[in-house]
Amino acid sequence: GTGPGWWRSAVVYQVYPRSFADGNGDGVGDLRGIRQHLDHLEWLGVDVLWISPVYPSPMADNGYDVSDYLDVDPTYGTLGELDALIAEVHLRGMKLVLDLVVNHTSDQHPWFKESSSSPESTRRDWYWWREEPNNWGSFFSGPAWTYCEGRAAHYLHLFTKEQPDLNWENPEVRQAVYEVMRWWLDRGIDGFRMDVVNLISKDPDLPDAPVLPGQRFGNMRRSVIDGPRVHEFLAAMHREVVDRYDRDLLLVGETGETTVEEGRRYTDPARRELDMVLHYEHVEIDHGTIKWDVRPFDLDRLRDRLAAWQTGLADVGWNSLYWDNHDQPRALSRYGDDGRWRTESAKLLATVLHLQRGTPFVYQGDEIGMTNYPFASIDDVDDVEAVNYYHEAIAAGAEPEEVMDSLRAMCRDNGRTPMQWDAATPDAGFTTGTPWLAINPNYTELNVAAQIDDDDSVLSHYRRLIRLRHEDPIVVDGDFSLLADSHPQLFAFRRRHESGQLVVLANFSSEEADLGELVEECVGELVIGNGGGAVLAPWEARVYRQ
Ligand code: ISL
Repeated sequence: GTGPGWWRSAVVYQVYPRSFADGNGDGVGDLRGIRQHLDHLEWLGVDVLWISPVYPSPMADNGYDVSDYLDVDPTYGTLGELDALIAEVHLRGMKLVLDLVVNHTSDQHPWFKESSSSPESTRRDWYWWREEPNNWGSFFSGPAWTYCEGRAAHYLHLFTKEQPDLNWENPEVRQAVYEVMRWWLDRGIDGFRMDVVNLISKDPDLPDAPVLPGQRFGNMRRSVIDGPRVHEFLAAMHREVVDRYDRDLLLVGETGETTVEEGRRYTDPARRELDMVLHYEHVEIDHGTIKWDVRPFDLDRLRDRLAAWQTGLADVGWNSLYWDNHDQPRALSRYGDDGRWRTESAKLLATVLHLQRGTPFVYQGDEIGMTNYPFASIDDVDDVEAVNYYHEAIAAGAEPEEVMDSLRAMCRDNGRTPMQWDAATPDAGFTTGTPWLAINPNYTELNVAAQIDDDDSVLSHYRRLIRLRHEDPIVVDGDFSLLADSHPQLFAFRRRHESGQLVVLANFSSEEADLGELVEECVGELVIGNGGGAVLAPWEARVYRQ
């Protein structure tokens, strides 16, 4: 639908264009490939497409390093093709949001080229320049500062050195971002997913940060995450851009390591900042301080964090719901069982996600239950974050096989292997060329074609869940309460609404689970599930409407 808050009953589908579908045979996915697969998305029933960056980029970070905000990279196609895609998506009754990456630019962006050319440059304060850098480390290993001859100074980059951070303290930078947003909105898009938007406001003193045990650089999180002016900047952006359109747009902020308290501020409709945020709390339960310090899955922590966001944003704001994106290993391999119980656990994860209160985000491949990739060595890995970490760890004396164990569990390429469309060709229907990243060998049995006509498949299950959201107001508006808060196997909750309630009972384990007193909840219409009884089968999720 449209109108205020239309996104509350919507489902978003994230396309990572490099890996979705290749329309021209060069081994890299592109806009033509997306256009060729719109039938799939319409069949699935999704309402919104979010497309990861397709702007011109040197691809130091697969397009999250933008060198021109107002065009399309030739790898992905042309601006004309993007216009055509916007029109086609709208014709099918769907909406399209683009990824806006404005915490940083590429070091090849004209703004940075000019800023770095000389200390007298008219854009000299568009980035963070210091003669003496502080001790911060980058999110992607190594220092957060790089020296530049032209300026005789260092510039700040929270990610790779090819991604210099824009200085949002400078009002000219903020105006330039507004202009980029208007330019795209005037082309007809329906909103933005705003990359690392809770990093745009830094503590302007740039103080040295504490160095954690075993680390070389200071951990700058306290000075950059949810910084001092972030809410002010977002409210101003809303006023200057979003409020000037007479259609209702969608603004989703990526807000890593933010808290429920901050999430309420970002999404409070009265504050007019963002509509929802993509927080990280439920995807950080299986590692220590750094993501490569892998820990076993812990249902208690998962349930605790999911429930905290459900109740925390119940009276104000709105949740986004996701398991996967292009930065995460596949949830099915982390929190489910991607071997014997692959189909069952993929369906369970879908059920518990889609039936919480909030807007679900389906990441390409989730809908067929794609899994992590069996990386044999670092040569199989492409992602800059993982490659940098690998070399840093080896240099510090770590054993290659141990580092590879961490990468196999956590590296972002797990979520970036090409989409598995069919088994008719050696490249899973993704490309007729050589894929830029290897295709998961399980594509022969795990692919869209094998599932689309099967009513019991993961794919059909996703379609049913999406339809349920569109048809049943309990799914959209019902309130959330946890039913079992300490059961070792169960994630169970109730959604209550004036029109009735849904009870969700999910067994997060490969053993049977005794429902105990919860068996009393097994009444009413069985909306999802195969049968009743006081015991849930391994990875069974049952839903009753009462
Ligand atoms: O998950 C992460 C924390 O270790 C990082 O992998 C992730 O990159 C970070 O959270 C922010 O992600 C976003 O901004 C990055 C880009 O590499 C990611 O792809 C993007 O989603 C820098 O633009």
